[in-house]
Amino acid sequence: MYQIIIQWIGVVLFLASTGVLANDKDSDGVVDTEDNCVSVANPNQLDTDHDGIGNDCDADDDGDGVVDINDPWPLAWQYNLDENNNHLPDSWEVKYQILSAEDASEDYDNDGLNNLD
Ligand SMILES: [Ca+2]
Ligand SMILES: [Ca+2]
Ligand SMILES: [Ca+2]
Ligand SMILES: [Ca+2]
Repeated sequence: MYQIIIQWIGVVLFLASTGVLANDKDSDGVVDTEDNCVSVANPNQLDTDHDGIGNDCDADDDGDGVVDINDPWPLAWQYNLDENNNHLPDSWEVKYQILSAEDASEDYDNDGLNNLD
């Protein structure tokens, strides 16, 4: 009787060590307990903002408070607004005093040079 129990324990330990008993719902090779996105196969486990939620399950990949669908730069927390849709981040435009591509030819500080100079 003891021999059977010991053999059975041996089989369980063997299966556990091979991962056969481990749960991996999305079959991405990462067991559920360690998977940062249990329902989506994401073997690379990419988690840009390191909040423990993988990008494939994270509504806000860069954690800047702007959800991906509304974030022109979903993987860069520094940039999230582009009010004039000129593909330049607003914060960058303020920093360099360029409010649109057209504004580059203006001379806001009247130094005789355009805003890029
Ligand atoms: Ca998994
Ligand atoms: Ca996964
Ligand atoms: Ca995340
Ligand atoms: Ca975001």
